[in-house]
Amino acid sequence: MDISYIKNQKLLNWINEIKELCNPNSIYVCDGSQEEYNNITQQLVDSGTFIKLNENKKLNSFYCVSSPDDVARVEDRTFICSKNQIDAGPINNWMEPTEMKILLKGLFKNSMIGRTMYVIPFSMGPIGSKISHIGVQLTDSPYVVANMKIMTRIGKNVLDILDNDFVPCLHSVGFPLTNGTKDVSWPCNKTKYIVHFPEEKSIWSFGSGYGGNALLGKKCFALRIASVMAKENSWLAEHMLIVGITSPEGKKKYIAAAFPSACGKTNLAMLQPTLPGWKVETVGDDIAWMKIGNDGRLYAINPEAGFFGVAPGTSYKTNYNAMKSLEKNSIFTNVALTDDGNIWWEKMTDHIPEHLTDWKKRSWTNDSQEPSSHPNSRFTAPANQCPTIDVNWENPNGVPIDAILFGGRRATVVPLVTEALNWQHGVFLGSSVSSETTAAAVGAVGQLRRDPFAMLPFCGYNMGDYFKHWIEMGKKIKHPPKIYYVNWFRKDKDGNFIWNGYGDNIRVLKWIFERIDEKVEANETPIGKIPHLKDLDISDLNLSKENLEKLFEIDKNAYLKDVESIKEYYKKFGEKLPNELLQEVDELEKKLK
Ligand code: OXD
Ligand code: MN
Repeated sequence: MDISYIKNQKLLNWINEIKELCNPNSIYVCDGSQEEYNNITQQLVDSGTFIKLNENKKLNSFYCVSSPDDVARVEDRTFICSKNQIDAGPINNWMEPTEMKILLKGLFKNSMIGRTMYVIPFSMGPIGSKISHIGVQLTDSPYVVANMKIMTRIGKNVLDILDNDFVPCLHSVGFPLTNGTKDVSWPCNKTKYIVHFPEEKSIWSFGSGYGGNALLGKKCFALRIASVMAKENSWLAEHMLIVGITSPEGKKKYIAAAFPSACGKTNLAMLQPTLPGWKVETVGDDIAWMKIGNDGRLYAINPEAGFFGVAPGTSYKTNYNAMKSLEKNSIFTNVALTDDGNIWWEKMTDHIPEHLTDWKKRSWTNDSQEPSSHPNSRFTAPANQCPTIDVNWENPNGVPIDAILFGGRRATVVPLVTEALNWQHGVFLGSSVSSETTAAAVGAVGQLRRDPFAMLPFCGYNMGDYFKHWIEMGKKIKHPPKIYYVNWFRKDKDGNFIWNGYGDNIRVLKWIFERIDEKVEANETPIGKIPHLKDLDISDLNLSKENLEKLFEIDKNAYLKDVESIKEYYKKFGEKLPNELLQEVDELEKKLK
């Protein structure tokens, strides 16, 4: 659409300001139509960024590879620029906002020469829902436009309801086509800045075209900026999946669960239960916005409209519903291309194709030294294509949450499931989430790091204040959800996973379900409540008694070491650490001793 379609003066002023700064060739306002999507994807095919996949294999789908140095979120280049450093806290990178603006304006100056600047009005959440919020992204990347079309609700419908309450999100790949510079298939810049201004509620992202660095509705808005909005207005913006669980008796409950990146949120969100009669339905796989309803319960929406899932390891066996979701109308980035125009990645099929083109555009066979797909390669797929999508996934009122789960990847120490004694104890469990690192962010893989609430890279303000906000929310929610801590990843001496995970996680969900209904008692231990072994349904599971016990083993000495590490970790937050959490850790230590 033409810019004349926009009537909102605040938006027009901002677009003009950025046009002056970035100097694009032209401006295009996205209407969100299918025709527009077809044009943009065709343009990406013509320019060599996209390869259209074989229509008989993946209908209306595209293949893309990034520059090898632009493959994941860059946490060390991500900044929270609050006026005072204390408000960004000890975990976030910080720079004084005026100084940062000067630096950014230098980078963005003329950064769009020779390119089109796209205006993407987008709604995070169903358009018009009281839980939803609106953003407008300006970007010089048509790849970003195509992905935003799948991941959010974009276009004319959003403009039609736009008032002055929107989050301006500016993005440039930082590769101007100055003086006839030839374009490349994945333009980006060595210099990268992903910057958030929490007081102003705006986002400036420079230099990367990949995932959370560039699709600004996702981590930048829906988590970092939204977490600030949530604190100011008594709600929660969280790195959580949302699912509906229906028991064989037809009772339904919704739960939300926070795990660090690449720890199986998408798998749990689309779980295929191995217990007969149980049903799991998908509301969201990555982000939950939760507000308190008139009845005093917590209501959640998925602010996104698509899945941006980690590809390797996803298969019809491990996640049938994800595979069904990506069978058409999808975009694949940094996976491998088959000779017949389809895509492949490690562990997608038992049969390994004889020949592929890998994500670095090289010829690949099974003898090749490196995997064919990047470990953080992704599929972008529309949520409504998921066979288990929940009837209420677009309900503007959200879904009522009965339980919140936290978890991480821990080979040792942490039991399969623990129930918090109360909300405050649950906040303590959330604050102490720790996990082995994955490829979702640039950096070493497999190292243990604390990732409180799975929000470590995503909290837009001081994490100490965030803990406080959670404690305060517990007082405001009249009927708060129960809180649990799960760990699917415990290993035996030989390094094998003890718990099957995937579809068998329904067994843990069933216990939680029954706990909420007070149908089963729990075993109170120093760390929280765990199941009586008889209450965990392990029917038809090939799990020895020894291994079952191992899953719930509480090694007091190991836990005391964890207590030490939590205390050490808490020191980071200084004065900002809520007293309540210190009490909790002291209490735990006392019980363990
Ligand atoms: C994601 C992540 O992309 O958490 O969802 O890294
Ligand atoms: Mn995520």
